[in-house]
Amino acid sequence: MSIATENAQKIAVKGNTPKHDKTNKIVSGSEALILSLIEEGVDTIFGYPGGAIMPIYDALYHYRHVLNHTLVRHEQGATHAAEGYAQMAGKPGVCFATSGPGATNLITGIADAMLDSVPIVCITGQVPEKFLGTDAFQETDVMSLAMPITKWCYQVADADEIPYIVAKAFYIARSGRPGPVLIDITKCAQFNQLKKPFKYEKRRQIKGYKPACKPREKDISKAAELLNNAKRPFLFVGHGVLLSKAEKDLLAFIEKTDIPVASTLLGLSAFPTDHPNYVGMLGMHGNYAPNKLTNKADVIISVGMRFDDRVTGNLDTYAKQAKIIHVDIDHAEMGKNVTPTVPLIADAKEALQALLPVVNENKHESWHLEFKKLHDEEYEKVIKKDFQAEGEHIKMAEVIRRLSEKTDGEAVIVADVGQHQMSAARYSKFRRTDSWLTSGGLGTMGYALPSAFGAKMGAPDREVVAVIGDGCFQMTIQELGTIAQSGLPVKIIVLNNNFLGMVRQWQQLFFDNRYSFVELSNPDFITIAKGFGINGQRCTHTDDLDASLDTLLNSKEAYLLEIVVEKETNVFPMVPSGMGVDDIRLE
Ligand SMILES: Cc1ncc(C[n+]2csc(CCOP(=O)(O)OP(=O)(O)O)c2C)c(N)n1
Repeated sequence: MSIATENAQKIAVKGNTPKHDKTNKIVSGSEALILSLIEEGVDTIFGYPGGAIMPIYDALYHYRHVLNHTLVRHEQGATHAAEGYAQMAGKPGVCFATSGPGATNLITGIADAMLDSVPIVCITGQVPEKFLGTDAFQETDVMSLAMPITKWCYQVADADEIPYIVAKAFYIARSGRPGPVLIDITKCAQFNQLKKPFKYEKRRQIKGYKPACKPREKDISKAAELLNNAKRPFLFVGHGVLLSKAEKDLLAFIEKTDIPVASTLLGLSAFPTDHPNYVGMLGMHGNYAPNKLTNKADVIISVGMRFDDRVTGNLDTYAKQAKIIHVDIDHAEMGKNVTPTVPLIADAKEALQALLPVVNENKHESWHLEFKKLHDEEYEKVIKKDFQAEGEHIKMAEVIRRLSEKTDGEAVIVADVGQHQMSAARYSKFRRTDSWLTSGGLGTMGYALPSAFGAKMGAPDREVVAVIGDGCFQMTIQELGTIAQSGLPVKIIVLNNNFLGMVRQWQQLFFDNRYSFVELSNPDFITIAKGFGINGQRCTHTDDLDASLDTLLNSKEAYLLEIVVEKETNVFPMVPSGMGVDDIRLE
């Protein structure tokens, strides 16, 4: 053991941050990585060791009291946990994986983070430099795999580059439109001593990379003019509002302008669902009124959203009558799907702050009434029925309604992908910001269990409830082991319909009832949870629903509540794939 490492061990065991002792000292590439992470304020890592990342894990051992490493059960779990952590802690999540299968197991989660703009920093070990390109044991060209699904990736073969590259990676991950980055470090670079003493400088800029710009005055005045003259203005809230922490600015803007507000799937919880101006969710399984009236609004202002195809439906018939003000930090989003009248390239917070003084105080009573009329129609034809129990069978919507009531809209809901996700999105009440996590862009089944665990680590004081389908649960079920070992009180609800429900719904509606491989014969989830050391119960009857939800929420430890729900309920409203937003169906 080197003297440097020995010192580090002493310092780390004492619980002090060892950075000052290490500055200007010669350390190994592995130790430089660990020190760089500490300099970036990292205290939490999700990972899984293996051959090509052994030196980094050895360096980590000496800093185990400074950096809290969580051993996941599959590298995909590490990426989703890092995503959940990043979104709740408000800083990049970090994952470690070995080369080859470790690195390829990260890929789904990295792609997920890319599509949903979540800042994560992935570190992979790589075979020694001299073996690169030789099909060495566990060699994968992770750079080529990561290139299209990261904001930036880099392979380090020279230990001296490590501090500089880590600083660059963190800056890129969190700046502008956030996203995943990957650093692949060869084993030699991990082992080798730096030639220069360790020094760390946080990045505040990178030449040629301009992640954010101030809104241009002329765009602000054009936008204000459109809004001030609008008779039927409509505001869309996207994930960008949460990312820029613009919730209060949005509220002030809406209270002044009285514009109706709808949210995208990822914008949920940025605006309180009980606010009188909130009209519901946009998109394929969103609410009736906001979808229909998208094609009636005269001015649409979209804040931090990207007109994803799940929101727009058929672009040929999408909001053709409206003037569109598109506020987004990412230049590349302008005109990608929808051509804006005013492209407002800016951080959501800055744009809303600049707009606030120049928009008029207004009232839009008759426009609000149009939303109300359509909402009432949706209530009669869909919502009321979603809550009516038919005999003993429990409905997903009813579970979510009661969960929201019991948590007073204050819990963090982490939803997986499918019918349960759409039920949770439609029926959760959000009274507090940062209360909704889901895989929106990639729609990754298996996201919720590890993400919920990461979210709990990022916000230990919040109640975190994962809402998962029986299909999704079995994609990352092994992370029950991580949850049990960590001792974190993550609450898990599995809505079991013995089907890949969302696919079954499509087969029923659009493939003439041909149910092709969507029925699941499930294991006993409670026995499995107990095998992992997690307590749980199964609820099969509406009469037991309240008591079982109370047990889940009152548990001081992680708890699994499996709720057997109606097998063949469909989620409505629905914009059929390829149709326009005003073709939305109520049944
Ligand atoms: C990794 C992955 N594979 C396949 C799909 C396609 N898919 C979307 S929803 C869904 C069904 C999910 O089933 P379940 O978890 O039981 O939830 P439910 O829809 O029944 O609520 C499937 C297969 C996907 N989104 N992700």
